[in-house]
Amino acid sequence: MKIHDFPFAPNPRKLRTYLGEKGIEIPFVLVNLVNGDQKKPEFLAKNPLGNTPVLELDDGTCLTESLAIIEYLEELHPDPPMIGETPLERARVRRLERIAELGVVSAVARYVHGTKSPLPGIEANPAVAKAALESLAAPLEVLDLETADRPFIAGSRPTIADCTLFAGFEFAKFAGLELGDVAAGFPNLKRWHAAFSQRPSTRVSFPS
Ligand SMILES: N[C@@H](CCC(=O)N[C@@H](CS)C(=O)NCC(=O)O)C(=O)O
Repeated sequence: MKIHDFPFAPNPRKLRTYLGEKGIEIPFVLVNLVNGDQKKPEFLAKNPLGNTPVLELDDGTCLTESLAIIEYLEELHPDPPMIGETPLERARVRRLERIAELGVVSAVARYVHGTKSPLPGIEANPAVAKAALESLAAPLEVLDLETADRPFIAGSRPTIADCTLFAGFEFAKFAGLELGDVAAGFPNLKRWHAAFSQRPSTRVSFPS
């Protein structure tokens, strides 16, 4: 297996954090998004949508969509469980992960690209950035309240909800945005982010 990715982009970052928490080692192949590698024919043959990450299996099969890749790896490596152990736990983890992805990471991406996109060919759009910033308060408030009495987003141990939200917090920094300081501030998420940032799973380095 190998993973084609760009380690500082949020969906690859989410997957890398997940791999780190699980202790799964898979080699990485750099797709330099800033240079436009994702639009080259050899990469489009692996993912016609031209985005990362892509998990390439040993027989050449390519899996795309970060959450689908994570769910596949979770089935191959169930321990430690990162999507809960019972149907109710799994529903709770998935609920929080979806709020993190659809409410936070998507809005952060619109904010970053609307402010000053690191990718070529995307024009800044202040109106999009402003709307994205305003939309962040509600999901962050839900996650902040959920995290008031626990060390991780979904409970007493890390789950995919932490991996996704962490990727959003880190990507926001590209545009100088600290998510814990949005709106009136989110003290529980600030505490969570400071603690989660210390975990070895969150360290990234460029692949060679
Ligand atoms: N829903 C996809 C989104 C993948 C995606 O948009 N990846 C971004 C990096 S976070 C990318 O590679 N963008 C390159 C481009 O759109 O040109 C997933 O979860 O994997």
